[in-house]
Amino acid sequence: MRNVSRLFPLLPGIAMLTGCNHASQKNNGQNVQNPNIIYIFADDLGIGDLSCYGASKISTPNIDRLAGQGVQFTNAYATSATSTPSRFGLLTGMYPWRQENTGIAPGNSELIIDTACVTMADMLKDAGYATGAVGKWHLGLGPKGGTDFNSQISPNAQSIGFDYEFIIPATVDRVPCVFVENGRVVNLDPNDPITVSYDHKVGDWPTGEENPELVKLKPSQGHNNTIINGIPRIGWMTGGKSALWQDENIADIITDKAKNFIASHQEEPFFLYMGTQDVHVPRIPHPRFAGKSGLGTRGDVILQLDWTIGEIMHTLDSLNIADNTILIFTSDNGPVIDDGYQDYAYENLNGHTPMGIYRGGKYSAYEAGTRIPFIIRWPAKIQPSKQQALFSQIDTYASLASLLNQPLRKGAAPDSQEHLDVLLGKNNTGREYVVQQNLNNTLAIVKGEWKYIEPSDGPAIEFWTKMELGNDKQPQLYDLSSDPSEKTNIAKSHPEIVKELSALLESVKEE
Ligand code: NG6
Ligand code: CA
Repeated sequence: MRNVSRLFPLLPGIAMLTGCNHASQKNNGQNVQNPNIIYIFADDLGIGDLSCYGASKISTPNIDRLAGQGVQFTNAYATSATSTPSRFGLLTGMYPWRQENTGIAPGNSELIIDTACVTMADMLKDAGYATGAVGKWHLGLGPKGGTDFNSQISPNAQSIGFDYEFIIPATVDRVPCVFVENGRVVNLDPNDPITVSYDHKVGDWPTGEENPELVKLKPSQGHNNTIINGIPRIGWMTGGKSALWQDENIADIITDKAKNFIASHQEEPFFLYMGTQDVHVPRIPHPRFAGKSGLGTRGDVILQLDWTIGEIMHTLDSLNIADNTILIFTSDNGPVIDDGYQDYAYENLNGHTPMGIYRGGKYSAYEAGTRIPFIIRWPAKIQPSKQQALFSQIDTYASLASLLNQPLRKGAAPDSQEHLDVLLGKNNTGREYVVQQNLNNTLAIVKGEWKYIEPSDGPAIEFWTKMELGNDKQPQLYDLSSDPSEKTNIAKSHPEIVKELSALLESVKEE
């Protein structure tokens, strides 16, 4: 049975208000043999950013080791070219473009996943897992009308299947610059309450716009509101001084919380969902990584990210649980060079190519928007290999459910396909097609060698970053086998393929 929201894809003029599907079925019991599962979402990391994917100007030894011990995908995709919808797609198993309000969330957004939705965390809880969310969240918190950061925040990640949360509410460039642990702002002084707004200045803390002389990292686009730690952010805040994070320490703090979660659940199957703030802007490495990459701060935070993955791997080794732990490492969307601060990321590229050979990047319907690094390691059960099959992060949900023999609750994960053998590198006949979404909700579909981008009235170029979005009033068709960089639109000479793929895309929308 389809939920009503599935019958009307979000097309112009049709606004859907319902959350994702939900239903009821009870706990399936715990199975101590089940592997632990860690899913790590890096932020804005490109397929060309890692040495195991061919980067030669930077070295990522820990992630390379992970890739060498696991299955490394070359045709894996995020559902979307920005963070909020990608994370939504992974956790709900539903395409984010089916639901309203799944675009880039402000820091005071309500929780955008309906608490009635059966998330991947709920499914794993049903299968007997202890579940935790650590790091970047960006799915909103609290009820409609915005988050109140001064009392117990509800709903939160614990309302959608996570036993434990220690999270950055939105992104590191958005206020409030505080951590939330199990619904409470960490270290908040009740006598200094937090006020947040995304439409007007609140309080009297300086802003980048009024006091540019106070900033230590200047904006290049936007990022001109309240200054926290010398960095002007998106949005205004005041209060909560004792709770403010230090940007340099975020990687250490969330790595620590992740390690603690792993250690305290080492005796039971656990699911850790971890979002790193690296390599999103503002790129602020800890001093031990600053200047170490030779590629400026964007390179330095890639080293910091690699260190984080190494810490997780060492933790598993030291607890002797690496063998039966599935460790997935991937990115929420493609890379961007200048995403809003004057961090000299372009000037410091030195020939490094975050997008690899692909066109576009973060925000884009072109390949670099959603084709991401994706690595899975499970020493007990899978052989190291390279995986060229098509795979979408949205399939993680149904594939893990199948691995655990955990029946999907009725209506759960409606767009997630079971491709367990592909995920585990045992077979390479995966998805027939993958759907991609750009910033403007323009959809594209990859099938075989073909890539079709639907016509769109959206802008060709993203206003701030000048990224090519892949929007065009005309249909676009590329042959990825001979033209992986999407240089030549051959829609006009292949009308029958355009017709076939546009019909397929329409049928996915109507499912
Ligand atoms: C954009 C921000 C960008 C980044 C992005 C979200 C401006 C000019 N740009 O609106 O800096 O925060 O949102 O990134 O404000 S994401 O990876 O979390 O989707
Ligand atoms: Ca992102």
